[in-house]
Amino acid sequence: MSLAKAIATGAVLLLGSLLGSAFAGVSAALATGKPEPWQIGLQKPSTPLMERVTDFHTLVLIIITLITLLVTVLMIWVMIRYRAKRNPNPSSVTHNTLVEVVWTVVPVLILVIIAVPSFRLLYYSDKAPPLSEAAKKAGEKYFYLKVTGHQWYWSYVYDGPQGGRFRFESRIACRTKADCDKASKEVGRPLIRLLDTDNAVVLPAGATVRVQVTSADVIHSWAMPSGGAKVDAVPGRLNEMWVRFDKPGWYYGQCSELCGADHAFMPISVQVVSKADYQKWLAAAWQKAKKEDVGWSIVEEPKKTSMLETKTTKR
Ligand SMILES: [Cu+2]
Repeated sequence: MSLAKAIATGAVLLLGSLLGSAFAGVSAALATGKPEPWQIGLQKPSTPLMERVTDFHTLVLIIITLITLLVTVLMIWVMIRYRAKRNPNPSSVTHNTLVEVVWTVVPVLILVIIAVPSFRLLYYSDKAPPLSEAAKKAGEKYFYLKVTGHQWYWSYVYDGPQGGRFRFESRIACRTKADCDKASKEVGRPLIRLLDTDNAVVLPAGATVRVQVTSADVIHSWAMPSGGAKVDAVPGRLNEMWVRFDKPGWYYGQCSELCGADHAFMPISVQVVSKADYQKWLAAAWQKAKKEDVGWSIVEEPKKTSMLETKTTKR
């Protein structure tokens, strides 16, 4: 990479972060995780996981910038100091043990410096942090969201309000600008083309959500840039990751594994609401599933506790 390119990259990154913060100010009312026009950097983190991913990205960016600068300076120095005109008789040096040891050991050290936080982050994303004793005593449980990829939409399975489970399908809300304008009027909020869905994933703010992902046909990927989520949906396998959105708002993602003709048209929209609003939505959603509205169904009826049973079995 040339020096000019390195400087240009630096300037673009700086401009990107400035623009990013300017746009963040515009949509401060409700937290949103979505791409912005002319965005260059990562989306603003909306989960603790994405905060760490962003920090790691910054660390690696600093390291690669330093390496790029060092290599550029070395090359310029070599080109000027050892040019043919100035050295009519070329040097016959072929080995230098010290230099060779240094250029092997230093890159190894750099890789180790990158590997330690990288692996830590990998394990952090893999398993939801354990609930604290206080949270357990307060009766808090993990929130499970089961996600299934289909050609070409997502379906979600939730625990019902009184046990049992229900399922709904989530399909793209609108594909063209004209459709989106029309649909926005019907829904009463501006829908984002290619990102909004007819049935959003609704999650309570602050809940630790274990997202379990699988597929019904080909490989898809449930990905949400602002949440740091990207997990493959593989038929016959159950992959897991976790998210925790603390602020109510809208968060968007897309299928990120090329899965066929409509791969670009199976977005993910997540609406994070307060715990009270979530309970209201859950009750309404259960009724919708009960009525078997288009795309909604009950997967498992709530278990009835018989007089003989002393303990209800948990799923
Ligand atoms: Cu897909």
